[in-house]
Amino acid sequence: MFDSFLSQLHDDIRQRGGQPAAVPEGLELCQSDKSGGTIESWLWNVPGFRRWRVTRLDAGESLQVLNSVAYPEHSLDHPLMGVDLLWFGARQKLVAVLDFQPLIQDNDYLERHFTGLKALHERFPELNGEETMRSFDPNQYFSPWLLFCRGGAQEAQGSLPTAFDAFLAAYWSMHDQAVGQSALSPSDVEKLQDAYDVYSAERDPAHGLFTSHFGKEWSDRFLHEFLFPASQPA
Ligand code: BLA
Repeated sequence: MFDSFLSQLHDDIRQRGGQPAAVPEGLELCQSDKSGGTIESWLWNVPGFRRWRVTRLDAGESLQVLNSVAYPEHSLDHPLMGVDLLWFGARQKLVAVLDFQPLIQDNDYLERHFTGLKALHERFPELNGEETMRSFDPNQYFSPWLLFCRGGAQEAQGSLPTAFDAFLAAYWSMHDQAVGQSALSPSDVEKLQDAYDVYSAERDPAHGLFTSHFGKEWSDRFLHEFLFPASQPA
């Protein structure tokens, strides 16, 4: 379902000089004995970023996922790039979340980094359904202009491909414009990025899903070592 998005994301990353980095052993790929689902992950070193991770889950008709988070270098206070796309084929159900995930909710910060995303929020009203968050807090690490849709095939095949394209372009553009204008110190950025990992590992609604496909032991490792490494118990 999201293969063309995955190719586009990886093409962009390579064009930006991204180099593949090692995913911790055993977490790159896992195939479920139970469901036949496969989860595959990639890690990239991209100039301007300290970590860029990408994951695809292919469980056939039951579920397709593309998930990615980009963490800018600590010297840049930019929002993280967050993508979470899910397609439940049997129910023809789409959950799509695309956001520039803000480190803080301060007005000046939002003014500075969110012009591009605001424009997309207006351009794609069908993808900003004012959905209610059940596990996350919309005021922590989500922006007021996130594209968030619980929809169906119409949205998935209609606006989403164009919106995904425009979203990536807007994120790169924000990144390029904001280089060298950090209002937060590198140590504050580090603390806030680490707190994002801790917060996300606690709230991520995916853990149950991973456990059901790949077992608890693998899923715990994946969550703490790959998805949100700063959430690892010391
Ligand atoms: C929701 N994300 C979900 C759900 C699942 C996943 C199963 C619940 C579906 C629903 O609400 O109907 C799946 N999350 C995953 C998977 C991974 C993951 C498979 O991390 C990892 C491979 N989630 C993110 C990122 C964002 C994000 C980067 O991982 C930001 C753009 C957002 N996902 C997000 C939001 C919801 C969600 C806002 C709705 C949660 C809620 O209702 O509180």
